[in-house]
Amino acid sequence: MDSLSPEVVEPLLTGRFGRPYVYAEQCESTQTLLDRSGPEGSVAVADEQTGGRGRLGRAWEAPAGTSILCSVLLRPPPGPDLAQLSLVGGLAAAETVEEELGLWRSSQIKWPNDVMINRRKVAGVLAEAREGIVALGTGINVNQTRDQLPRDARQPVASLRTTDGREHDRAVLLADLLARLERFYTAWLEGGLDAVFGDLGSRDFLRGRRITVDGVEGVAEGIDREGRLLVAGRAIDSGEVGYER
Ligand code: BT5
Repeated sequence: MDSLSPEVVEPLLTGRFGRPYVYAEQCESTQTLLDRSGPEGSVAVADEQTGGRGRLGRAWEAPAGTSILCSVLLRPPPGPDLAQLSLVGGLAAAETVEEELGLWRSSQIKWPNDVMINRRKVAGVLAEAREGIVALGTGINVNQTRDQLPRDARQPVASLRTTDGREHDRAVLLADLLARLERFYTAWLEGGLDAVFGDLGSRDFLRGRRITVDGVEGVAEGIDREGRLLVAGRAIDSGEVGYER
């Protein structure tokens, strides 16, 4: 198994995200392992979570040593809707995944927090805010075999390995993810969602699909400049999307 220990990952870091770097072989969730009193860019990483979290009380499942499971501490200024940060995190994960696969522009963002490749979910992002401090969690399926991916998923899932048949170095991927997240987050801080809007629009998985969300049914029209999903003349802040495959 490749290692995500500090001795391996820290030399690969290129920016301020990832410092300090806290690693645990096993924890309940990196979202709670993260020290909320740390500086912006602090990171918690684990090889295994016993209570990995998705949104709305759901679980994130990954066998030990197969995935990237990380949480980053962000201290954004008050104001903008923090839900936008899950889109910012999604962009960083999307770029990381497709760069590694060598398939530029192949990954998409399924609003509000999924990263898709070949119509399969390969990563998920969870932004949890308390008192203005955000724990931005990212789970990327890296080296799971098909048998190791969750079966009860509500949509098809993939790992990098099931996509290209190769095993991938998680430490390199993690350092890349943190560098990209820092870049997207800084752009967002300076220019809001507008600053990353082009990237988002070109990766919008739902646009043009018939969906249901929040009791509304219709064809998704895209993501607006506040990060809301536009459907049937309404702008949806958050919710669970059902879509036609
Ligand atoms: C997410 O939630 O997609 C956000 C997942 C965030 C996970 C990271 S891991 C590091 C950090 N620490 C944590 O405790 N969490 C974050 P959601 O959209 O609610 O998706 C959850 C649903 O995806 C589950 O109900 C399953 O159906 C499915 N699922 C579970 N594990 C999966 C996996 N490894 N790959 C793809 N889908 C999965």
